[in-house]
Amino acid sequence: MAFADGIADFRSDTVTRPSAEMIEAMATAPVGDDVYRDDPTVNALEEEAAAVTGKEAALFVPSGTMGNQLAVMLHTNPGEEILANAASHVRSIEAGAPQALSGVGFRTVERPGGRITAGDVEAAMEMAGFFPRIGLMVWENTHNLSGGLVVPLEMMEESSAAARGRGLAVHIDGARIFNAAVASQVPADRWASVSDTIQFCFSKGLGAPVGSVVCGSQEAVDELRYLRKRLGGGMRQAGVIAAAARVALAGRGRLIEDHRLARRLAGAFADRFPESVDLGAVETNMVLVDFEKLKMGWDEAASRLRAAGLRANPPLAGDWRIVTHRDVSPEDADRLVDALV
Ligand code: TLP
Repeated sequence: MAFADGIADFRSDTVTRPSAEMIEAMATAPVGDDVYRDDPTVNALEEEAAAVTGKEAALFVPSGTMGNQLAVMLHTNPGEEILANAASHVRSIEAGAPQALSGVGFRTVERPGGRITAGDVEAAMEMAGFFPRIGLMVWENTHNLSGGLVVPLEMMEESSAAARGRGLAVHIDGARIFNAAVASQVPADRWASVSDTIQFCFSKGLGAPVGSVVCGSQEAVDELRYLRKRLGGGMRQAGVIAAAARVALAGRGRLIEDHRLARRLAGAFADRFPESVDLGAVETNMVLVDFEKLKMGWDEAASRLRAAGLRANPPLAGDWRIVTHRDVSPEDADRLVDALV
């Protein structure tokens, strides 16, 4: 369903507004000062997040970026590198935070779909001596820039084992790990088992207004809590937002609807604009449209979308990302395709 103003927003799954159930939970949440660990709603959320990822403990943080960056700080020393896919969010879309805040660089793997093979790990580790040390490997699942693809579990198991065997820590940027879980029917704790720490977002497809969590061992989370304070991420009566996050987490099964809608939308694009979409690559809640196949410039498309009460981000290097979520409907999806024909 479009927002109350009639606008249907396909820019991201971050645009959802809190549901009535979330607003009710926020209004009635018991709260305390979370820096003193006194907020019962935050404590309950952290326990739930730890349980669902199979980790000992969890830490509520304001954003996915902060969750990832705390993990980078925890697992690396200045001058080291992070082994990651070249098209990873932590490298490319976090405003240079690893370099600026942790003094680390990247050893990148150029492979589609966020993949890193065990061979890639071995090859990276062969460069010892005066090459920068690699302290951490980071996965991203689902993988954003490839259009929400799921990184295969066997690959994550094998490559993570190779990395850990070489003394690297492993972190998962699981901003959308529940999309991966729903699409693959592999539960989040199984994915998380390959890692030392995992970050996931309540504010993406789960639909909460704010918040992410980093999960790991008790020892890791104690240190993350200290580092969160250093970054100014210690929040006080954060139960107000944690309450909405608890509702979001409990409702994660609904992500399957977003995936269905993405497939429907992809089918409509493929029908109306031949070869504009690779249907086999629509695994979760994103559709990558080959914008060239629409045979119009972005200015033209943007003005048609505006006139039809629709929002979408411009294409990036020819790929036009459309994202489905709780606040867009099948009718909105049809409206989007119709507006461009
Ligand atoms: N992704 C946003 C934009 O930054 C691109 C989006 O609209 O998809 N990891 C992944 C895989 C992400 O996709 C994002 C946000 C983050 C981390 C950062 O989360 P926030 O925005 O909460 O800092």
